[in-house]
Amino acid sequence: MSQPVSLTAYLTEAAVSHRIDEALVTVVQQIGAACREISGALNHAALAGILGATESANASGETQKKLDLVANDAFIHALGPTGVVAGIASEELDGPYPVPGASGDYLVLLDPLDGSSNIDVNISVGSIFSILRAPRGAAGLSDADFLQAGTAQVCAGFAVYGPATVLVLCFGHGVQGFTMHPISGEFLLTQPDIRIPEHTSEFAINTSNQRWWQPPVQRYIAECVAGKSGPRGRDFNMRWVGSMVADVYRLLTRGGIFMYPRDTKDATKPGKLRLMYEANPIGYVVEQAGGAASTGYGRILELAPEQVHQRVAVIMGSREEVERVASYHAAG
Ligand code: AHM
Ligand code: MG
Repeated sequence: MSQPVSLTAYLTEAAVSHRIDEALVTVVQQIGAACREISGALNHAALAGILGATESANASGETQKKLDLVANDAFIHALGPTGVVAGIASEELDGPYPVPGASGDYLVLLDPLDGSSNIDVNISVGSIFSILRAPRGAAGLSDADFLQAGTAQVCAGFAVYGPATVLVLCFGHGVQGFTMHPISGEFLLTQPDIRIPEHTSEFAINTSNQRWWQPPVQRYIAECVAGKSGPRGRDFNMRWVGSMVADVYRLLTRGGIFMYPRDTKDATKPGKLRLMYEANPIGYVVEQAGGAASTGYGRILELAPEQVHQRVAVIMGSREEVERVASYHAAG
């Protein structure tokens, strides 16, 4: 078997074929380095006594785990000194963080440790990143500079820290999956040109929220659950890891639909997941792999963001299924 292409070699080639500048290559290499470090920290967390919660909460009001902060620090230390990142926004920071003294070309938005409720029980978690251009001529970085639609992303992806550590990467020219070598730490291209299967019979949703779902989602799931004897005429399977990165990696691999829809549990929240560093980067990857990403009423990537930590309804995965759920929303 020939040796798979390394992330470094892939980036060198992509720099030419996709006209990616040196600064963006550096950003992605440093994201890879941070993911490697976080993967190591997770492996040693129980032994190092860094499982469990802190006493602080993040901007979304969620209690931060010790490892949420370890992961956040890993990204800031990897990206800050590069000089090519002007600012960082993160689920674990109150507001955007202007990198001191940097006049870089790029902004990075992060969920440093997605699925962190799964950390202490040894279930897969991950990191999500979205890369935007820093608006030129902006005198001093402001929060507004980060509020760009998902279509403006120049690169996005995520890592999953599971049985293997994988890095999924997209520059808008398809989706590549790398696996971290457990000894060398090198990322190697093991899943080139990932495509989501169009036809699928697997759904992912937290059914404990069922009583708060709105009618289009109630209808879609009821039809899946009815199986062969229902209107879909075939049986469906259900999976819910509770880490979006792991659920989405599964649907990139074998198809399916993932939903965290808007519900009536808390009318002030338009969904649970955050637009800028969860839905946009994952939606970009899913679309580039041939799938679709919708709020139910429109394409996630076209939303005009209003706040860095805003929440959004998420329905994404195999195109046929996402379009069906959207048609149920349109039908009212
Ligand atoms: P987090 O970024 O604080 O971990 O929250 C996001 C996670 C997603 O990974 C996952 O799909 C969802 O929250 C699970 O929510 P729930 O516990 O309501 O099922
Ligand atoms: Mg998250």
